[in-house]
Amino acid sequence: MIRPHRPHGPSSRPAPLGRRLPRPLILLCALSAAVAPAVTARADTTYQPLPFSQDWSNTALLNAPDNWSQVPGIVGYLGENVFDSTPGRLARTIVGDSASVPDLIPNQSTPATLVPGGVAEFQMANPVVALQGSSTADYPHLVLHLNTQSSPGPVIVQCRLRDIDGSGDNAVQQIVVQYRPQPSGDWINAPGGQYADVTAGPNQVGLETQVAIVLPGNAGGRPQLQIRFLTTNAVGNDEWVGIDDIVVMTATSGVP
Ligand SMILES: [Ca+2]
Ligand SMILES: [Ca+2]
Ligand SMILES: [Ca+2]
Ligand SMILES: [Ca+2]
Repeated sequence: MIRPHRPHGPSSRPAPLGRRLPRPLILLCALSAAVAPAVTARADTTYQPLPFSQDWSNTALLNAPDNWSQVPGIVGYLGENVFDSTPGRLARTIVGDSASVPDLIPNQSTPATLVPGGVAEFQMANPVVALQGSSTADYPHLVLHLNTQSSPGPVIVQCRLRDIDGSGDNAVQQIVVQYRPQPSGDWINAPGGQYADVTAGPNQVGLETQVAIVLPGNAGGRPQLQIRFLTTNAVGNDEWVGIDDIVVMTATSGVP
C-alpha cells in the first residue's frame, strides 16, 4: 500500500499557480504574498542560551497547525523537495535547506494511524514531537536555534530517538544530526550523528536510540548555532520517529 500524499493545506506542496488560477487571481496572490507576515511569525527563532532542553511535556506549546511560535528556539519543517521525491536517499547527503515553511500536525494521539508525513505532536503518556517522511515530506526535520557565545567548550547534544509507530510499516528510517555555526550555508553532519535505521517493525513500537554526541569545536562560541534532526522519505511506508528529551549543553553550562 502506498501512503497517499498529505492533503493540501498551508504546508503541503502547492500546485503551480499558473496552471490553476486565472491571471487576476495570480496577481492577487502575489500582492497577498507581498504583505504576508514573515515565516518567523509562526516560529520562535530566538537563539537560546545553554543549557537547553525540550521534552515536549508541555502540550500547550503546540496547538495550532504549522505554528511553532510558543516553542523557544525549535522549528519543524516539512523538508519538501519540489523537484525530486526519490525515496531512500541517504540522510547525510541532504545538506541544503528546504524551501518549505514551518510544518506541524498538532495534538495527535495515535502514530500508527496518522498517515501524512511531516512533523507531528503526539500527546501520548510521554508526549513527543516526531518526524515521518512521505512522498511530500521528502526530508522532515527539526531545527534548533542556540546561542553558544558564552559557552566556548565542546557542545554536547543528547536526545532519545523513539520508534512510536506500531503500525504494520517497517521502514529503514534514518536520522541524521547536523549543525552549522551560522544561520546559512551547508549543514555539516555531526561526527557520530548518523543512524541508519531507528525503527523496528512491522507492528513493533518502543525501540529507543540514545543520541549523545559532541560537536566539533566550531560549534562553541557562536551567537547563532543551528542544529537539526532530519529523516528522509524511506522506500515504502515510513514510520514516525519521536525526537524526545533534547538536551544541548557544554561542560561549563551546567545541566538543564
Ligand atoms: Ca517527552
Ligand atoms: Ca498540543
Ligand atoms: Ca515501528
Ligand atoms: Ca516512503
